[in-house]
Amino acid sequence: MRIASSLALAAALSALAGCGPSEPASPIAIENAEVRLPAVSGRPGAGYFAITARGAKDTLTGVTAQGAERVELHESMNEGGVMRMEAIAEVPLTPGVRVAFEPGGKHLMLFGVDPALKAGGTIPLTFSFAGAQPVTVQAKLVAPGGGGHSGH
Ligand SMILES: [Cu+2]
Repeated sequence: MRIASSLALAAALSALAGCGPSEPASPIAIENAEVRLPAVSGRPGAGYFAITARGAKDTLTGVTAQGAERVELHESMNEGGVMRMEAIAEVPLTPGVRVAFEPGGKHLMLFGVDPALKAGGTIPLTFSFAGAQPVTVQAKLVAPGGGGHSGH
């Protein structure tokens, strides 16, 4: 009886250890991160990416950028033909459902962007979550958009 239960315990422990041979993968996947530089220095830049919670349900609670004073989560919306945008406090993440931050929809706004940052370089973005540990990715810096949509 005692031997059987300690064998069961040993098996359970080795199963746990078997989960991650090295660094466990982040439960959050962030792809295609890019930051569009402001057309005019002093104006905000815009950030885009796609995010997926792999395992548990989670919530994106904020983003910071090394090289920008402040980053806000925004959502553009069409109200009776007029595009406007507003800040959103957080973004719920459903396991396996990819959420795209893209022009015309959700996006990041980066305020106080370091004028030394140039297209072709990268900027580290750190994403914070209600559950998961923060995730940092290198976002590609791209030239300001040529269109008349003031960068987002
Ligand atoms: Cu915005």
